[in-house]
Amino acid sequence: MASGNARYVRYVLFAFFTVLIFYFVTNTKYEGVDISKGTFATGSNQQSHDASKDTKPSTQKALTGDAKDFPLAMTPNDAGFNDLVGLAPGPRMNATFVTLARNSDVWEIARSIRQIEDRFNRRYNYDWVFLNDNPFDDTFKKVTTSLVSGKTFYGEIPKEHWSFPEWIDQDKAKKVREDMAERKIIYGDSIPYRHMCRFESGFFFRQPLMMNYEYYWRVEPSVELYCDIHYDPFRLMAEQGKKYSFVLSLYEYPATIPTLWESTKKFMKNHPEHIAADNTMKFLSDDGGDTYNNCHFWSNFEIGSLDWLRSKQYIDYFESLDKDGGFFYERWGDAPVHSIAAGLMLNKSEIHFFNDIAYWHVPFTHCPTGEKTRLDLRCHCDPKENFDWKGYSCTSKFFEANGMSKPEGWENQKD
Ligand SMILES: Nc1nc2c(ncn2[C@@H]2O[C@H](COP(=O)(O)OP(=O)(O)O)[C@@H](O)[C@H]2O)c(=O)[nH]1
Ligand SMILES: [Mg+2]
Repeated sequence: MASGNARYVRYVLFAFFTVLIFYFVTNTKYEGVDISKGTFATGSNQQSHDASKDTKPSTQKALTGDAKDFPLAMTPNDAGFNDLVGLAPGPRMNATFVTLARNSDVWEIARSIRQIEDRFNRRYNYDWVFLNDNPFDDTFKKVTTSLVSGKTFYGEIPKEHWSFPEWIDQDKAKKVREDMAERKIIYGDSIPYRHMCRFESGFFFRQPLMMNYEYYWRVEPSVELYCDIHYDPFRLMAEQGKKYSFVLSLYEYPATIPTLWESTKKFMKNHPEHIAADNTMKFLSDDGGDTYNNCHFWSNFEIGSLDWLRSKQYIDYFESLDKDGGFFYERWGDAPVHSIAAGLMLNKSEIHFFNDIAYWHVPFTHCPTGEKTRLDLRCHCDPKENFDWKGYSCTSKFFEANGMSKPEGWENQKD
């Protein structure tokens, strides 16, 4: 009887534990591990995420040391150049990465972030702002937040920054798109591409999430970084008084900007006070400003000053172009717009060429000229791919306009 009872109790206990295990298996949700300190806003009020409430180092303020104690290590002979492990000592700038993207770009931007983090930001932990004309979905936010070592912020672009201004004649704009489609002009028939170009020209730097920062580094989906970045490029910008920078330059398709230079000349006449005394007109024009030679900095990579883009001179230029309607009556890109603005309204000393940031965006590569540089920076790009000194690049023109001598070995990369 007793053994019968014990067996009965064992059956009951066995059944109880089976039910308990079943309950745990079916009710436990894997939440994932948040490996970054990143935060992200959820729901529809993304734009209202208040970055100013987050603890973020401000410009020139020491995070782990003062600038004077940690001078930028630019060459292997400088102290700290090869300290690539752990958090970089020294101050942080008031700067952020910024990416315009759609939810469908998530895996392409994930690749770009991974490269930027591995080659640079894992040691600096700068923030990253993502902007979109639609709300970002949870997958986009989860994946990007897990990859970025700094804080992440997600903003929805207001309609008025991503639509036709009221003065645009819709019929005229439609005819242009149809005509460009027939002539097979790249993105010639696209409305969203035009909104994108206008947004990058005139609005990204004044989104609420961007207002707290002084410098930005633009990153697009599916780009590559080929070398280690041994110093903080934001600090170089701040300490050397740079306002705009590039790694690749080339000629724009003339069919996308037939009247951009006429509009620019009108602006120069109306606002001579905005033109810099020591400008880089020689990069933009081969005849002293009469015609545009189509040279521009490739704006899918940019490190620049937000304060400059928010300045009266830049905004006056953008508004003058916007009124002329060429974002829709032609297909003006943000690259020639930024480049012409920088070339005319900044002094030569304010534009920087980052030879040491090796970069690829389909279909062009910037691979640093000079074997020693590539070995010092642990680059994995093929120097033969370097576009800088090839016929369709404008980087030679930039060097000539600035009286700079080209790096040793450039002749071997001409074609
Ligand atoms: N949110 C959003 N982003 C876009 C749209 N079109 C382009 N972009 C982004 O704008 C940038 C430039 O677009 P991309 O397709 O790379 O143009 P390309 O580099 O000139 O060929 C990239 O960061 C894209 O993710 C769009 O319709 N919506
Ligand atoms: Mg792109």
